[in-house]
Amino acid sequence: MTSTPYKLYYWPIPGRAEAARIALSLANLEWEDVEIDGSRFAAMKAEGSLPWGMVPLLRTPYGDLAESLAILRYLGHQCNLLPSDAFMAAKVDEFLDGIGPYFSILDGTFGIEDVEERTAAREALFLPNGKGTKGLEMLEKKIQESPTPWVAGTDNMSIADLMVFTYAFGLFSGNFDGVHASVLANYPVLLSYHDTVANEPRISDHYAELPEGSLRWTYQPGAFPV
Ligand SMILES: N[C@@H](CCC(=O)N[C@@H](CS)C(=O)NCC(=O)O)C(=O)O
Repeated sequence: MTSTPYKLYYWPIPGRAEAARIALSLANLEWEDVEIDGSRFAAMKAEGSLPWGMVPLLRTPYGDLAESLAILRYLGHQCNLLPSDAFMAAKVDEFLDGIGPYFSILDGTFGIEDVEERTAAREALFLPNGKGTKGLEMLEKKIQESPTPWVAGTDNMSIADLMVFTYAFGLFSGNFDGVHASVLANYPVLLSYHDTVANEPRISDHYAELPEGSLRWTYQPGAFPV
């Protein structure tokens, strides 16, 4: 029996794995998208398959790799989404590391079982001074400061764009109670950045055909009114 050389293990949502999924496809690697559920996760954890006890996990012919950003950096080399210039590659790293804390805003809300309480906790994130608001404002500032259309100031699209695009707009798919797409109307710079990335030919090709009800509608051109 042959096995696919690359396997990506994650929940059946975009989340922290979506940038890697795009990169695997753009790199033309032979890969399998292994969508796990709670019992599979528990089994992988119990058998010690998850180096840090979390997903995503990328299985490669050279060994297993955890941590979404390590996976993304590795794949970035393979799909040419990392600048060859060492300084600019470091600027991409700086961006990925720096923006990380702003992208953990829903942490702490998943355990709230009561749906109304969970919804209220998430809506509060996007009020003035909420963690979500601060993250989106920071992102707008970074996009505005960039001398190029790409978020980390690279000449071409980079893995930093894959991460920001998939994570930020993935939040607004409707998958998370209390996170409403209407919030984005307050962020014109972010919406214009969405337009740039969604219309980049490799990205628009990647999301050209989606199954009915896919959460990935947020990645298609025109997903949010500009
Ligand atoms: N720093 C890690 C964080 C990974 C992470 O938070 N994974 C979550 C899913 S998005 C997880 O596996 N949670 C299960 C748990 O903590 O038991 C990364 O970026 O890969």
